[in-house]
Amino acid sequence: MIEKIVFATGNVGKIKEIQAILADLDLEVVSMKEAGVSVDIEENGSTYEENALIKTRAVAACLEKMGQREGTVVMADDSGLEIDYLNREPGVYSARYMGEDTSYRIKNANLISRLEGVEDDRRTARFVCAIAAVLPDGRELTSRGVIEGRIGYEEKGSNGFGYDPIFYVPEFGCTTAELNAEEKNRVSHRGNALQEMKRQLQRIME
Ligand code: ITT
Repeated sequence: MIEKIVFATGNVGKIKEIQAILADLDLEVVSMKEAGVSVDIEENGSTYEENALIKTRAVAACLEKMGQREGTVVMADDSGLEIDYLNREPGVYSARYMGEDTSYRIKNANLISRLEGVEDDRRTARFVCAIAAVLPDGRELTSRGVIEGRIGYEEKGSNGFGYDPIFYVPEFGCTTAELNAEEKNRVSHRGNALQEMKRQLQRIME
């Protein structure tokens, strides 16, 4: 019996999006912090899926020790921005690019400057998101979502988080930081990956 989802993320921007997308599952969705878990996780996998699984397993092990594993799905997201012109950098290192504590003002300005003089059609990029889940019985699930776009010429918009102000989506004529939360969740890498994970969970809960 699944009663609760504990989401293994310390990123406040992500947790807001995740709670909105999973709201219709009729399960309690809490962050690891709200579940009382504090653990330093070394994300040393080479793919988004591996890193997402590393996070879920670490948090599941903590909940087990706390005697709170029953009825709980532990879920995690690993995501990143791939810029084709930069050989798909920063990719799985997106959070660590230029240092974890460096502001996104600086990271975004740096990426724009690395693309100086690069024309529109060579500024292609994508956000990728892998979601991993570990079920109460130990089974593991993964899903993946992608949104294609281009790196802009300046930061635009103040919604979302991270690299959103420089991620321009030609289809919408704006960056993902100019979309409201609902619009972003409908089309984003995280939105797509979570919808797919939701379908897998719903089949299991039937
Ligand atoms: P957790 O590991 O605690 O979940 P994190 O921020 O370290 O948080 P990741 O390791 O998955 O998460 O790094 C993903 C980074 O990719 C994130 O910090 C952003 O810089 C970027 N990113 C991912 N999704 C994004 C989005 O929807 N909008 C903007 N930037 C995004």
